[in-house]
Amino acid sequence: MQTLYSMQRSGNSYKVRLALAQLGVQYRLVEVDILKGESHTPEFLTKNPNGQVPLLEVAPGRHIAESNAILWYVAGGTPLAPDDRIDRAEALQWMFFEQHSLEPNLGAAYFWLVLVKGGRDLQRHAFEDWMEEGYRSLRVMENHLKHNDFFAAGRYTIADIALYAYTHLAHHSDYDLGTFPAIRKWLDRVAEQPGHIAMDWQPSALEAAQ
Ligand SMILES: N[C@@H](CCC(=O)N[C@@H](CS)C(=O)NCC(=O)O)C(=O)O
Repeated sequence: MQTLYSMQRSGNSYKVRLALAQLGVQYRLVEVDILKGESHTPEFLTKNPNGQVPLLEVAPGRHIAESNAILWYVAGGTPLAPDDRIDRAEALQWMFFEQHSLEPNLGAAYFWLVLVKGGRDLQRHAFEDWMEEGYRSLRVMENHLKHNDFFAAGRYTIADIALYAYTHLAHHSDYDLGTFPAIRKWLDRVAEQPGHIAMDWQPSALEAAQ
């Protein structure tokens, strides 16, 4: 059985838990508290030298890092991962956009404003940039969603899962989605997909390992 190293309140980890749940894949879950430095222990660094979650052990001693790479691994061969050449490139386009434009702003704001005590004061200098660039990314998504129900391949795919993780948390870190009606409708569409789970969902106690 695959082992997922994850932090419950990490949006990047949630992407993987969401895909695994929707695909009905059983896995062992190991909670890693990054705020306590648990992703930088010598043992963890042998698994992921970059010291981050999520991390998936796919075979004994073989680990895949980077949430979006893990999504391609777990969803490979299923309708969630487009196979057609153009559809696949479209999905990749949006997943790179997620990592370069959305996550560094909405993800950073969520981490420092929600997860780190006193983070707002510590990161006051960065906050304005996160807001400006975060809103710019949301406008790009809004414009796409005015004419499309999903991001790639004309259907729900791992590109939607990648973009959903931090967008659905935006309101917790001061972003106002009031002027983004197409994004709000898309968030509802994603939440209505079969097998959808919320971020606080955990696999059953029997499968989870602490
Ligand atoms: N690009 C990576 C980012 C992963 C990431 O930032 N993980 C955070 C939790 S959301 C982490 O483990 N931070 C600990 C650290 O960087 O020391 C991905 O998409 O998986």
